[in-house]
Amino acid sequence: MTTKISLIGKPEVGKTTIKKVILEGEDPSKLIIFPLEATIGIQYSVHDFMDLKISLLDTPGQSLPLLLEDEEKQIMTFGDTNAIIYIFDYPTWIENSQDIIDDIKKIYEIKKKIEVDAKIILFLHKIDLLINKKIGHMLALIRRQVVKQLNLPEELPVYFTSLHPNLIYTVYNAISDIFGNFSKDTSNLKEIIKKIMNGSSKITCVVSNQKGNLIIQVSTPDFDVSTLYYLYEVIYQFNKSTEEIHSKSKFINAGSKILYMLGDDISKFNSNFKNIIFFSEILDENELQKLLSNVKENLNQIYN
Ligand SMILES: Nc1nc2c(ncn2[C@@H]2O[C@H](COP(=O)(O)OP(=O)(O)OP(=O)(O)O)[C@@H](O)[C@H]2O)c(=O)[nH]1
Ligand SMILES: [Mg+2]
Repeated sequence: MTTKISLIGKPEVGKTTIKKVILEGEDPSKLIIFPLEATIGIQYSVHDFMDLKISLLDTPGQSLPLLLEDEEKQIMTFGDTNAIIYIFDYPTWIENSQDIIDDIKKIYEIKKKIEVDAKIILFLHKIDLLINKKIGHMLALIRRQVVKQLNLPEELPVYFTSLHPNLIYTVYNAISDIFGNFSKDTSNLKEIIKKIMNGSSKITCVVSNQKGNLIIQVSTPDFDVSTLYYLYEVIYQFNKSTEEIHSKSKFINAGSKILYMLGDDISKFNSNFKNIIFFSEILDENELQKLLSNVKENLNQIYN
């Protein structure tokens, strides 16, 4: 079965660059120095991701106003999609947030009108342009503004993304979180981790695949998400290095906090998985070891 995803948004917000980096393996630093041409006409492409086939529609920003008015175009772009990702960037949000809110509201109405059962997901992209030390808190504030200004009957998920090398995991995380909703392997593992972490406190768990992409992230409700932006870099370095992660534990610096980290390789259970890493604010190694062996036992029951 194919999962259909549409990328939409105003011109130059970064839709095509995200597609090229995440799904076609292009080098993000190159694409920032030598930007792509504006997209003309809707671009279709098909990609493999875990156990999924993803059919992706990259739409031109220039024709967004037309798309938001023309029903025939809407059916072509949104008909039978599983997820509509609306990308907007930080500079435009600061300049004219109302304009972005209007776009999103229109998309929400279109989805209702043409009766497509797609999720609408928001990316606030280029967060590397936020020159603020308290980036986690700033983003939480923007998320509240978006939700409040939209004032919709349901809360749309907002991801904060950037292709800057230190933040690139934000995009991997967002994309794989979205795709993961449609993947059996990912949802199985996510359920196991959620069940096992239930009752723990101040812990987050991430899993990457063989390509180094983040495929799952589960946090306890009390985990300080403003540390995630620092953790993504740690995870990135780990997945990139040839060093074995096997049962390695250490302290790491996550902005204002020191966290405890424990990782392991779980590819022997399913080749779609690679590293699992737990981070704890409470610095309790025994608890993390227990969670890890629990996850492995569960995987053993399913896959061996
Ligand atoms: N600072 C920064 N720039 C980015 C980032 N991602 C993309 N860009 C830049 O944003 C510009 C536009 O990128 P595109 O991917 O072509 O934008 P698009 O949304 O596909 O534009 P259209 O095809 O016209 O709709 C390029 O100059 C990219 O280098 C990011 O995370 N941070
Ligand atoms: Mg484009």
